[in-house]
Amino acid sequence: MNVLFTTSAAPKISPFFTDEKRPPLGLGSLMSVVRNEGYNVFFVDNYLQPTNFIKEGYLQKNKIDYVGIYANTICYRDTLKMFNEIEDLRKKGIWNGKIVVGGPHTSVALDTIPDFVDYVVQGEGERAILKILNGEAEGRIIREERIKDLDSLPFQPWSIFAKLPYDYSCLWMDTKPVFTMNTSRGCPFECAFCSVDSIWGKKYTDFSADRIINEIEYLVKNFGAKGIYFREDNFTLNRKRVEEFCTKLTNKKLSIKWACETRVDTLCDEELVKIMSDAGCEAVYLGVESGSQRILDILKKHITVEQIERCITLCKKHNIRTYCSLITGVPGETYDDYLLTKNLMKKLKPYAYTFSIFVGIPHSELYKKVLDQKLYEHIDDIGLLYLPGYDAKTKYFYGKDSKQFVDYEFKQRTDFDEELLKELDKNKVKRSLRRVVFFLPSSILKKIGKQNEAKKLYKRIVNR
Ligand code: B12
Ligand code: SF4
Repeated sequence: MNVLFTTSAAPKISPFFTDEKRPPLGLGSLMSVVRNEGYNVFFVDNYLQPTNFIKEGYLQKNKIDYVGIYANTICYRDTLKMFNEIEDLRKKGIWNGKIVVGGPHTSVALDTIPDFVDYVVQGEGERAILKILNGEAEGRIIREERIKDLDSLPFQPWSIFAKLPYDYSCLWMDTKPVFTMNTSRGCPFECAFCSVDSIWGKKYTDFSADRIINEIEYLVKNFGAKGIYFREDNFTLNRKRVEEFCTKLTNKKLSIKWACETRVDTLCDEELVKIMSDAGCEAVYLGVESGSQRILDILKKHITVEQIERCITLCKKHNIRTYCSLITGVPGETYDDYLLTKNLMKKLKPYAYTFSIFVGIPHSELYKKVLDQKLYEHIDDIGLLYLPGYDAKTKYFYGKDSKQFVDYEFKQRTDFDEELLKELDKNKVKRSLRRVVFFLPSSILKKIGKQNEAKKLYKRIVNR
């Protein structure tokens, strides 16, 4: 039996960043499981490189029996287009296989999936896909019990992925090639802006330290891996596992560098940070979100500003680069809250930080609040919610017009937005003055005195 796994192309404009092209590890896990069961696996990654494969007859040419599609909300327009194209082939009697869909979107927006899709898998997919292919599935919507022993899962299909032009680097690591791994599932926290809970549930399961190291060793030997990026929600949640991983990785002498993503509260422990650094941890991507305790509490992040400070200070002390992910524009956030965040970053000087402007993705607690209390100004065709002042914030935080992210003319603004726009205007004036001083003819500069004098003059003007 021939089984095709595929992804959907990113939209032309989106409020979420869609340029980071990494192997889809959830689909990868399914591909390995299905291949081990003796089925022929095919793979087309439209997110990486958009194709017109359905219209070009891929399903017929390769005698595909099942098409398995990964669906996320941001790319769902293209998923819908694929569904319709495949259904069209069936209606015309050109192809008569089955359509299966899985991925985060099936958990957060089940009602958007057309009735003609044969199987809809919510949550973890390995058990479900085997049941479907083996003809043992009961019903159309399937949610299987979570796998307790993740170590039983095979390695990713690296021989397929390694041939494709994915991003094999990591911005905050110096080494290359860097392979992405995902070694845990689920999250016990309840951050109000996040939908991971509704996709995976609160139970946290993870690969053992040995299982992770075996796959790293395989990547080093077969693909020359020099670095690993654990791109998952909470790599360091299970302290015992991290400690064991670090000790065993060091003993193996694989000389691998690595980076991971996690929460700051798990890294307020100097002993752990030092162990990680000694074991080759080069960088951590942290969900810092805000420097205002009031906002952290509204977001139900369950961390404190002191923990953020301690975590970043410890990482810096042990030469681990910190990348802070910040969120802005959540309902109720003021300009003063933003200043607290900005000043915290100035004070702590992490390796890098970025602000993401809040846009509601279906199913988070905050999404429901914004929807129920009608706090949004615009809702788009895939249900994403945009708050008033989104356009002012894209100008300020991304330096771009909001039309590059959403096709809508924003009309409302908060006091926070007005302050941001004032700041932008002030910066514009400063920049023009800087240019004027820079281009003043030397005769005038001589008259003013030395260049330093000109700088003083400029400072006097802009600080007025
Ligand atoms: C690593 C990661 C990435 C990587 C890799 C993406 C990938 N497809 O694997 C990159 C950087 C490319 C990425 C990009 C984006 N991501 Co991302 N990403 C993640 C992260 C942190 C882990 C994903 C992962 O590896 N999970 C582990 C594997 C095992 O799970 P899985 O991929 O969901 O697959 C399992 C099941 O879903 C199911 N399944 C999946 N597909 C299919 C298909 C079939 C046929 C079946 C039967 C089952 C099935 O079975 C799999 C195995 O159990 C998640 C957060 C999370 N906890 O899931 C966010 C997450 C998936 N990303 C998200 C988003 C929004 C994006 C982007 C749209 C924008 C962005 N910049 O964030 C793009 C979209 C790209 C794309 N096409 O996937 C959201 C999706 C929300 C939603 N409602 O759709 C999540 C949930 C983060 C969040 N907090 O909101 N992402
Ligand atoms: S933001 Fe991170 S810690 Fe918070 S609920 Fe989502 S995955 Fe868990």
